[in-house]
Amino acid sequence: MSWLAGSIVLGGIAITAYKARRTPQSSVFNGFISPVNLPVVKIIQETHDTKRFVFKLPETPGKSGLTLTSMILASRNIDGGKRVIRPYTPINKIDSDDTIELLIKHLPNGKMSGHFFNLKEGDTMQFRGPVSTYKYEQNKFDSVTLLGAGSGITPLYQLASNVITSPDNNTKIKLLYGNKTINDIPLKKELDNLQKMHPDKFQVEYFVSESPEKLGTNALHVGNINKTFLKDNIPPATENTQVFVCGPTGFMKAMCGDKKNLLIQGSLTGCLKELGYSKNQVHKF
Ligand SMILES: Cc1cc2nc3c(=O)[nH]c(=O)nc-3n(C[C@H](O)[C@H](O)[C@H](O)COP(=O)(O)OP(=O)(O)OC[C@H]3O[C@@H](n4cnc5c(N)ncnc54)[C@H](O)[C@@H]3O)c2cc1C
Ligand SMILES: *[C@@H]1O[C@H](CO)[C@@H](O)[C@H](O)[C@H]1NC(C)=O
Ligand SMILES: *[C@@H]1O[C@H](CO)[C@@H](O)[C@H](O)[C@H]1NC(C)=O
Ligand SMILES: CC(=O)N[C@H]1CO[C@H](CO)[C@@H](O)[C@@H]1O
Repeated sequence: MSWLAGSIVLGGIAITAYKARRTPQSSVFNGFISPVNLPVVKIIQETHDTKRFVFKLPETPGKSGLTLTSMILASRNIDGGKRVIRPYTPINKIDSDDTIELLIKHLPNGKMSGHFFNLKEGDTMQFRGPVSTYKYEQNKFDSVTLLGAGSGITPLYQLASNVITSPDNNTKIKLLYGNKTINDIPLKKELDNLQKMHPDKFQVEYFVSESPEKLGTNALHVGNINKTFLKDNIPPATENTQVFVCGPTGFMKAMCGDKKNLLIQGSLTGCLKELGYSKNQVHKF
């Protein structure tokens, strides 16, 4: 199931998540019931159809309450009083107590992304959460593989940048990231920089579907991520390893099978299954 479909069933799921575990009162985000209104303080064009939105957290009560793999829920009322709720993944340092940064892809007629793209600096947006679908334990794995496509980069980037930049975490992370053109890659500068600063711990390889005019300094492939490439380039299922996957429906199906919904993973199929990975070695965002 794609992000779009996941967000349709979100309402019921988010309420369940709230009831199961309230986040501490000291955090900015405090569950599903009570929303927080945050002002957008900066809007930056990232690629032709994505923008970054920086939201200011209140001076108190302090920490955002986000943990690794957390998403937050944007909500708004549309015409006729219907409420629209969609999950988004902060891409800033999760322990930030100052701002929350979202990377959002503009969808034509998108009820929520369209609204984001109408925001002006100073406008506020309503958020609830956080919701997390995976409990990441530091140093549990020797290696982690991230497979992403398009705007599916946000949870993978959140994981990689937070894990790699903390000094005592020894897990090696490799990201394979598919996109249309070399100019279309969100967060490319940050990913390249992360690799430059931590070459022993982080490696990124890009896959583009159109021939790039200019090759970057990173390994760059033309075509989709395929089974042969995975077999030869990522840690095998026999090792102490974990794979995280995020992208549009077609990509999920090819790699690992789609999620059933936001909280239910669904069965493992696709390349990863064929290469011998077990269901608990693969997490679908
Ligand atoms: C865990 C998680 C994390 C996410 N993180 C991010 C993130 O960091 N950044 C990000 O940009 N997105 C993220 N998403 C996706 C996000 O939640 C929204 O699904 C996305 O922004 C689209 O919402 P929307 O309201 O704008 O579009 P919608 O109004 O839901 O519509 C989406 C598109 O589909 C079309 N459409 C709508 N209904 C139908 C229909 N019935 N048939 C055919 N077409 C239809 C619309 O015209 C539009 O083009 C995440 C999703 C999940 C599940
Ligand atoms: C990395 O290790 C440090 C020190 O043990 C810890 O404080 C931090 O939370 C870890 N980060 C992650 C993402 O696990
Ligand atoms: C798989 O991808 C690699 C890297 O892009 C490419 O060299 C190879 O030809 C592809 N193999 C198949 C079978 O498509
Ligand atoms: C093929 C592919 O995944 N292309 C995506 C690259 O990223 C942009 C966001 O900048 C998406 O809009 C494309 O769909």
